[in-house]
Amino acid sequence: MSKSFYISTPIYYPSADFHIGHCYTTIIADAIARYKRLSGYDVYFQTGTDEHGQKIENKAKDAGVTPKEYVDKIIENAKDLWKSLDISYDYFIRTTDEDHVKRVQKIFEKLYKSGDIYKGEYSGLYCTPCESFWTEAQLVDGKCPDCSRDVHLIKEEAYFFKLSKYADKLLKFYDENPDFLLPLSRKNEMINNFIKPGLQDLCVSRTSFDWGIPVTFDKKHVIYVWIDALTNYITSLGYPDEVGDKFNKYWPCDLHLVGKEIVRFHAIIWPCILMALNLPLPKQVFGHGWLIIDGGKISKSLGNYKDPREYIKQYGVDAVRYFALREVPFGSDGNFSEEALITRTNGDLANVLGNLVNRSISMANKYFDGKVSNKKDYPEDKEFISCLESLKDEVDKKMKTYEVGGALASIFDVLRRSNKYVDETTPWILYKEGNLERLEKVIYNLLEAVRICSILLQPFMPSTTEKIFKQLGVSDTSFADICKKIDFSVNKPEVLFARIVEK
Ligand code: ME8
Repeated sequence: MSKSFYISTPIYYPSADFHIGHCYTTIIADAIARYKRLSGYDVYFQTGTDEHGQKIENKAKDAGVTPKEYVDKIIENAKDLWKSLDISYDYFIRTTDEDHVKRVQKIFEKLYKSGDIYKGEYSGLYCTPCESFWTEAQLVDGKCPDCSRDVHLIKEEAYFFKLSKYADKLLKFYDENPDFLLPLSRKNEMINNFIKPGLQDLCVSRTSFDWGIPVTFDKKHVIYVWIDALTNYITSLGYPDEVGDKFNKYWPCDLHLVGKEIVRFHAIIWPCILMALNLPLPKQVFGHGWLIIDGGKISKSLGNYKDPREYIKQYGVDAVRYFALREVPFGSDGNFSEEALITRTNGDLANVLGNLVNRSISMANKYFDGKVSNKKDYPEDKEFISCLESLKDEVDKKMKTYEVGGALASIFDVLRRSNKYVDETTPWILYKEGNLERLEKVIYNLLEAVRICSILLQPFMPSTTEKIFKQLGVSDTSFADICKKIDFSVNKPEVLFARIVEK
């Protein structure tokens, strides 16, 4: 039986204005999910939308429609964007799904019955855009520390979750599971800034608006949107009323991939809820950095917003995917600009990958009518061949720690090395000299380089590699036995990435 692998992205607030930063989490999650599938795992990749809360209720009010009408209309925007980015999710959850609603209610009841949720009165500060509660001390210049917007005072009867009860247990868990939260800087931030100063019980219901999941035993309360949202990771597996094969196979989740500003919810609140439910905790939470523009946030109001589909239309889906995966060191912030996207596309995709594929297939056609088979080995190829043969292990090693950029760098090193191999072996001179035996071996090695690199590139650039396999005439694109020798019968080359000329 194959091993399972559950990876999730956060569930997104429905929006008509998703920007390139929003695509970042999902592109990385997709590359990891595809890599794991090709490595033989039974993968469950989940994404979705987070549709309740005061923010959505306010937006719907402004648009003059009901919240449900509002979310139903714009939900397709997320699905369409993920489709245009070739996101291979296995399940898309909406928090307005009937099953989810019913299950969140049952979880809330369960926690109430066990005493982990109790009734009290909340009086404090709230940031509506972030749907976050804050204390006075946590504010920065009197504003929300996450988004720098105004917070407002709310005072209402509310239910609370006993977060404080789980602080020591959580610290112990961090201690015993050093890889639970990565990168390390985020773990230190959680421990020093939040857990050690003392966790306060969390307000988990609201009464001042309606757009949320009602508390079954006290209907004027709706469940705090983050409780509703976080539990999506288990309600989709059937918890608590249909715990069966799906739940047992995929829970605990292998990787929650989230942006750095929501690590707090995933690495503190979520584990404590799971402890209260007596469920195993996720194996890992990874808090990635942001794509920023000119050192700042991407937003419509700042005037630096462009619909990601425009970049896709202009430069191709894999240029956008490649940029997101390669440019930003995983875990840190990275600057996005159209110039940087063009530089990456021209430099790596057109000059290195596209050039190698094109010249290798063209030479196979020109010198051997497209048919090239493996002949005797030459000692001078040893170093080059060993680069090809060790690549899979190197990429595997990087992907084990989800270093997607590092994995791509390793593949592109070999592609660059392959272009250099052409310059070193000068096939056109071998042809002129009539040294056809050596020439065929050189072309064979180049086709092998293209084949091996493309197999490994599939998770990152699925549509480009599909085109390469067609040109290469290769049908077995599996990771297994990647270095096996095959005979080639290639087709006509086609340009994969045209050089972009900056206006
Ligand atoms: O936070 N660069 O949803 P969301 C990189 N509904 N990532 C970015 C980004 C940027 N510029 N801007 C946004 C929510 N993101 C909640 C999640 S999960 C139980 C509930 C990322 O739509 C952000 O970091 O505001 C987050 O991981 C994701 O987009 C969704 O953000």
